[in-house]
Amino acid sequence: MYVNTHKGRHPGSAIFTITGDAFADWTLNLPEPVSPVTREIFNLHMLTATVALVIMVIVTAVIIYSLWKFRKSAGYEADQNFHTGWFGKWSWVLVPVVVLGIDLSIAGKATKVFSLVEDTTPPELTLKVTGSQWKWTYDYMEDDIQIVSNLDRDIAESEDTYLRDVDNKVILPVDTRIRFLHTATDVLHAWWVPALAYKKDAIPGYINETWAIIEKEGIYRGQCAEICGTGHAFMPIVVEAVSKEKYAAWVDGKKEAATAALAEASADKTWSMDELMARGEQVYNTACGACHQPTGLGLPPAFPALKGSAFTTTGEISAHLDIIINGKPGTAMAAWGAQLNDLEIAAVTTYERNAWGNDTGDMVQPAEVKAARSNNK
Ligand code: HEC
Ligand SMILES: [Cu+2]
Repeated sequence: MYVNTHKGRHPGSAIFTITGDAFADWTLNLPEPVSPVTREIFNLHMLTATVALVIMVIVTAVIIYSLWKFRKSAGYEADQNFHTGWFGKWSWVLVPVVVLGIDLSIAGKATKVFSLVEDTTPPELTLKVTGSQWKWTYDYMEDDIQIVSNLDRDIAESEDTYLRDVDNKVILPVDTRIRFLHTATDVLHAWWVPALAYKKDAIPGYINETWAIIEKEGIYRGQCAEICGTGHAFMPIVVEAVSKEKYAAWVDGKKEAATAALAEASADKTWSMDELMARGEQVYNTACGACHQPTGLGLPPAFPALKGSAFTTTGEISAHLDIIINGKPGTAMAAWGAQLNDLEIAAVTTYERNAWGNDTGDMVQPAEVKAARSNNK
């Protein structure tokens, strides 16, 4: 009975023949659920929609029939004594009883779904999802892996995934009980992937949890579902569900890469200007560009320009390092000390002092960042 028109096109509507391509991915219904809870929610939605549809058809039919059949021109007069007959007396009781009965049977189903939502069976994998203005940070708690996921700004407006793609996807295994822990660093966000999991707010200082068992490999997309500022529309979510074997291989690869990056960053190596600028640009575009903009012009007055700023041109390197490592409390400028390694901070500082015509010629080496960190303690 459930007609899932997912991926389907609505026939017979002029709009869709005109702009068919734009609507190729347009769905009439919720996305196809691939996890136990979302499937139950989908079924509940279909149940209520079906009940509502049946009631609407019956009521509309009775109204139209009555209007036609008992019209004045056919000789009918308004019934002044309706309330005195048996139906006039009892319908006021019967109709609410029928409606309440339908409501209660839906509520019974809904209660079961609610208890499934709060099911706290121990998971096999825990993913901490942290919302920040305007990106998602994913911590794989068991494997000590962290991924930072930003909007992919290179997707053209004409493409389907415009504003819906990220630089780093969340990789998750299928057929595994996954617990998502939700929190935020600044304001409310909500990590919402309709096919996988229902949404709960990500609240700074609190941890909420949801769970899923992804039953099908594939790409699942979502959005931040709690308005969180000017970048709210620019923090999409992309989950790639893979087989357990592929997932294990991915985890191993990530761990090796992390060890290598750490070794590289802490090596007592002196980096050249070109190397620092290339690295710095990468770090800047993923970590800083959302606010200070790839052009370095910022979005004043909220986010200051770094092009020509006193900080990045004539300012002391120590002050520049300090604001990057420790942030500026009370503003959106976060402390990057824990998120970026010495090499990354050295590179991004060098980049900011030389990009966009800042041209100070200053170079910052990882060793200086290390020293700056220990001065802070
Ligand atoms: C969420 C937005 C945001 C992000 C992301 C961000 N910043 Fe900032 N940044 C700010 C704000 C806001 C200020 C101004 C703070 C204040 O009021 O002094 C600032 C100030 C600065 C300043 C001082 C500039 C000046 O002239 O006052 C520097 C340098 C800086 N940020 C570097 C960085 C670097 C490097 C990164 C990336 C690692 C980064 N920022 C990421 C919001 C951000
Ligand atoms: Cu958000």
